[in-house]
Amino acid sequence: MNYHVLTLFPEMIMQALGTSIIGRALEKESISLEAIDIREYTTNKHKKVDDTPYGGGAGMVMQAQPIYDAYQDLERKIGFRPRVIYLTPQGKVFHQGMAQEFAKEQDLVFLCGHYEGIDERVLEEIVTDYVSIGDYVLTGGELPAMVLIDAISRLVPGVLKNEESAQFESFHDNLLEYPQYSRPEEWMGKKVPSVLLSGHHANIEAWRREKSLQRTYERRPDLLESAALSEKDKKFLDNLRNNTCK
Ligand code: 6GU
Repeated sequence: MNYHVLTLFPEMIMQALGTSIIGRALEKESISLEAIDIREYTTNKHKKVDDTPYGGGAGMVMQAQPIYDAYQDLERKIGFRPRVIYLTPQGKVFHQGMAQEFAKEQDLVFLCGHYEGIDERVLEEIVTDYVSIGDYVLTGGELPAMVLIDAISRLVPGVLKNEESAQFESFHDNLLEYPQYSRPEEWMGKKVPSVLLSGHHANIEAWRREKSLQRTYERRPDLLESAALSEKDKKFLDNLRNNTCK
């Protein structure tokens, strides 16, 4: 996976993604990352990249020319038309299924906006996907781009170690993760659930499944609509519903 981030703040991207698991993946070359400074492509002699909006209104709009020229240079280097993701609160709200789709690509381009937005005409020319990370407003697209890069990268082969595997975890089948415990067996008077100390693997698996179902029901009931549930799961949830209503 090769990421290309078009931004006015390239150092922000490189700094934040250089550490931890993503930093390790970059070193191992399971992924690559370049941050392209849009400002380097402006033809304006004062290096200006924005101007006031036609029709009036607050703030500044990022101009089409530097963004388009940066993109053209990139497309020429990549050798085909890549997916170009524009980070905007007006986009489709990001979820795990989108991360899985994006992870199949060889190259992904992220376009990060600032100020009041980007001239619509360049968006029409180059953007393939409009993506938001939630219903709130941020100052720029850099943090959302990094959120996507993190979520996508952990699905790319070779990025996670076996024991960190993305195979069995939250959202795998639209259920929240079960609670986890480690040493000591008792802390502040609270004991680890005894089934987890029993060594009985079938019982442990059944307990964890029930905790996942219960937790999803309590915290994110909206997820249950698209969860893959067995007859046993459904019975358990029916019981939960009946007991909480009474
Ligand atoms: Cl993707 N960009 C910005 N600027 N703000 C956001 C967002 C994206 N998602 C939620 N708020």
